[in-house]
Amino acid sequence: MFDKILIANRGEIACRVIKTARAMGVRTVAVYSDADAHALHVSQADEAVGLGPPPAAESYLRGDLMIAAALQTGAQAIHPGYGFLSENPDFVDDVVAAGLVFIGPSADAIRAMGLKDAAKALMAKSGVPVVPGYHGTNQDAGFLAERAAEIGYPVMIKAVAGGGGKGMRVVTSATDFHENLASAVTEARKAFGNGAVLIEKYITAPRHIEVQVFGDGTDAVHLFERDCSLQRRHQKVIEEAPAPGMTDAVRAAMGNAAVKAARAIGYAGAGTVEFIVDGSDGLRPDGFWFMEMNTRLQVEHPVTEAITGVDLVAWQLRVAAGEPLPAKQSDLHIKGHAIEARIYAEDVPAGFLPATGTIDHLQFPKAPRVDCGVQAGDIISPWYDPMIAKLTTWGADRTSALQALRAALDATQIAGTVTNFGFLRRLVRNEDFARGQVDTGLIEREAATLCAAPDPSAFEIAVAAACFAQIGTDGMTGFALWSPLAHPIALLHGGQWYDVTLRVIGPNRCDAEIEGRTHVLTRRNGHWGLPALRHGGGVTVFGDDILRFDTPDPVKAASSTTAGDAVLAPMPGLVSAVAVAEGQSVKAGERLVVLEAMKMEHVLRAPRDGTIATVHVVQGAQVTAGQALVELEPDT
Ligand code: MV4
Repeated sequence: MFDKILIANRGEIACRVIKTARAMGVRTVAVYSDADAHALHVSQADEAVGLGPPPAAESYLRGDLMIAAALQTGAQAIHPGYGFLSENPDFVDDVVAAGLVFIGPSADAIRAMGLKDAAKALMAKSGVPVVPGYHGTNQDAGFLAERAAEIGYPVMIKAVAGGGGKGMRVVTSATDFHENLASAVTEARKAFGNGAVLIEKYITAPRHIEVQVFGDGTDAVHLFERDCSLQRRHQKVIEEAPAPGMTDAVRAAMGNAAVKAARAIGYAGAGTVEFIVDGSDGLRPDGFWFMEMNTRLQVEHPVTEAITGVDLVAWQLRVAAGEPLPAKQSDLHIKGHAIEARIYAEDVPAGFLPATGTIDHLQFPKAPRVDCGVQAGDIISPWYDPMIAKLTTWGADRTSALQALRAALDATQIAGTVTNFGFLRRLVRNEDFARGQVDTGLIEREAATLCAAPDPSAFEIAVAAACFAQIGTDGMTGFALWSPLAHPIALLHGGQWYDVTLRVIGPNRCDAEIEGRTHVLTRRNGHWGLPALRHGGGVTVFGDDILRFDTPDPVKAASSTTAGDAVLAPMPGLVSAVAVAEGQSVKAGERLVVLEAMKMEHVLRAPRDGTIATVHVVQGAQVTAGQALVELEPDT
């Protein structure tokens, strides 16, 4: 086994790898960009090496820096995590050339799966079912139209270099073929520098079922399937294992096909074979087709670990260190059911806009597995993926795993940045999902319900007001502080103002009047009926949804607010323009950032002459009141 490995990644996956490495007595080297100098993965690793500026192209994508850091610290191997350099075959070549071990497959195995047409041809040759279609080299438009007619409409045009839905078109009839082909080719050329396409039979309302495989370079086993059908715009939201409705016969057929795929490319390490599945009429042994292979450990690997008891990272380290496959196929069994939900810093009602902000408060319940790469006080920066954490629950069956996930989502508290909690809490209560009726179109079909902005109840508003008032603190009694005055409090949530009149009745009693109706609140266990937190110039209430109430002073709101050298957002809003760059010198009163809030544009200006030290936001970022937008170099 290795003495020391370098983890060429950040966030939760870096922390995940550290956890197993530590348990195995393997020391770890973290790497970090300037934005991550104080990140959790850095503090958890045995040592850490700085890479460079925040943009990934200057830090986490710098293979040369990773290799130099490994050599400098005496690490023998590099774990790539997912994303960044994990599926870059040229990086693998460089790692090997430097005398280091890449914890993952060979460069050739990655290349074999890199282009859709070649991968599909190889899979078909190896006896893995592929979607009926044309994946040859002839790209003549007339020829491709003939193939489409032969396959039968609807068909799908896919860029061979594609990914994430780019260069993909559904064509329903021959009349639309040439127009769609032209736009797919143009898009693919622009996105991938490769305009080649393939044509496939279109599977309507498919399911996405993938098989976890594990190879040692010669042999391979599978660790059963995951259903990842709950996606939105190719972004997975909830994954589970096993797949609802799976039968032993279909599982065996899919598992065999996945192992064939892994063996065909001499696969080493953890990989995933994705299948597109026609679930319109139950799962059938002839109703699944190879889509692509992901040559890395995936985000959703915890559900597989939960149902098999296997630590996939431990297996990765052992096989990379030269050990044979840790288990035979006959040793592997499914126990129970696991479901994972991905928590993102994103504003769902605003169209899933990535959000930024400081995590002021972070509290997870004890029961689920939590994979998290941040801690309270950390900033969700605009530089990287906005995933904050993954919650994985296990149960003896799907119903109990789902019930546990509902409870886990309800009991998690995050304050300081917008998250997708409301969306997730509704999704895990969706009836089709509860029945296991999942397909890739579910979220889109139910979007109106799932993505709606929360509508705070009068009770939640009352709790927000009572929490904000801090009754009885500062050594004063409630009576001394407020009574008998009626205290007006204006709360802003989701662009709407709520006016509350608060009357303190006793140290642990108050009345909150909202739209002429009085709500009696009692304080027990330190809260007014719901957990709530006063922070960052407002209040977060942990009710049916996590609700953020801001209390900006409407008079002062329009002017810029500063704290030391930082220019802060005076209210929550959307950054519609960033007018300055780091290193730029500015004059007092110069435009820094334009904030769109309360249906108005607010120009935030430089409070003094100076130089811009840091720009914390990018155009399109969602910010909370009090969040630092721009920082000036200290005044000398
Ligand atoms: C398809 C398809 C229907 N028919 N291929 C989307 C991502 C890309 N890797 C493959 N994708 C699809 N390929 C045929 N022949 C539908 C999709 C698809 C999809 C697949 C898996 C998960 C989510 C999806 C969402 C939309 C479309």
